[in-house]
Amino acid sequence: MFDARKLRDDFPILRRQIHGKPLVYLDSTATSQKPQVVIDALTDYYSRSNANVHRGIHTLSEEATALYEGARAAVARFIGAPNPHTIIFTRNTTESINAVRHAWGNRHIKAGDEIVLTEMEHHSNLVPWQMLAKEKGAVLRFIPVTENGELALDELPKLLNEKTKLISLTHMSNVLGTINPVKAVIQEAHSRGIPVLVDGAQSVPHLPINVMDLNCDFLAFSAHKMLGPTGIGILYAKEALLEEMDPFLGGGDMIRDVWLDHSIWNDLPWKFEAGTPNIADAIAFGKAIEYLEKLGMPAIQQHEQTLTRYALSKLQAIDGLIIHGPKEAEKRGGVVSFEIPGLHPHDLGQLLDEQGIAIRAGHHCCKPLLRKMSLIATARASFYIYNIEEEVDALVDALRKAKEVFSVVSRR
Ligand code: C6P
Repeated sequence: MFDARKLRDDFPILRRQIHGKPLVYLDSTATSQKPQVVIDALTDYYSRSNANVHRGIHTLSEEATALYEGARAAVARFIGAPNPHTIIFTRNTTESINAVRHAWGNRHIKAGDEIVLTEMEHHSNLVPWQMLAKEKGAVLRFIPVTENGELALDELPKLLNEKTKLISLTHMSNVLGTINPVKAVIQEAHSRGIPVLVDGAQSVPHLPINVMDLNCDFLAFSAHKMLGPTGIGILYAKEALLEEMDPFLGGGDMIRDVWLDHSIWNDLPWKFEAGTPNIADAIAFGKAIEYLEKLGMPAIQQHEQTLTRYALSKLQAIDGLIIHGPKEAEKRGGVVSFEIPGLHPHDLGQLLDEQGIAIRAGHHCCKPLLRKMSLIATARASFYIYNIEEEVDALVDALRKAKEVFSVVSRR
């Protein structure tokens, strides 16, 4: 049974006080907190099994290899990947997308080709494609975002033509919370033979995802947003794509054989994992996945939707407060961006911090989207498995207080 109140005990950081107040952590979209099992997995690994992987025949190396590859199998199971060797360990979502840019993009993108993105992309799913387009003389096109913070999908067919070589889009906006209909986009793209990369940084931690059902060609996400450690990310890709792609980093472990003048690549997935990998964090990520699996992703989604609905209704009741993104809770994940006109989001963030409440204030690495919305920054509260209604109440009280403080200051 999913019980947010009970599982909070598994997260030692939630016992912290900030400025003498209990921590209210509403910034899981930036990075999630970690349960004790994940923290323990790191110390256990370094205390008991630390050795390099795929190299030694001694017991510790074999143990480390089994744990590392076990984590890969857990990731594959979690996203319904057909085979663990379609899972590549990277550093984060950003590196996964950059890997596709280099390893796939170098071979497939030529002058005049087109890549379709959306206006709501995180810089991680925009800048790499800008770099590739500049290098190759390719063109970027964008699915527009509507007033309601959704993708204008009726524009998609008009953006696609025989020059379109890739669509790359976020599954969930880290600013607006919008859950995009990626399955419909993938179907439309595939009917024209166009592969699709899904940026799952915000969806894989929060929604049940099955790559076979979604039928995406690439999926990128980060462990640190789903209870795992920083420094470990995932690139999933269809096997045929991975097989034909060249490695983007050369070095140890990614080769089968080496001569002075050439090399032969290793099998999947190691062909894409040059050098000593991030063994400890991958293993701890495996524990995070087991933790999420025990709770069940449908229950997690349900909890976050209930909390988001509650937050939207409470925030809407604050005089003057503007909420960005879809009006309908069912179109959103647990991310709520808002502003109080006249009160800069950074000031708001600081005033909330004084109350022990952690939110994010800024452009959220989505400058083009904010520019389109005529904003420089927003305040953003985001929810995860351990957040409860009382924390939304604390946010709402603190926002009312911040409004009061600000009106006092501005009257002086
Ligand atoms: N968004 C946020 O506070 P990395 O940093 O590589 O783990 O994830 C990048 C990334 C890519 N796509 C989306 C949709 C994201 O939300 C993020 C990370 C964080 O919104 C940090 S800027």
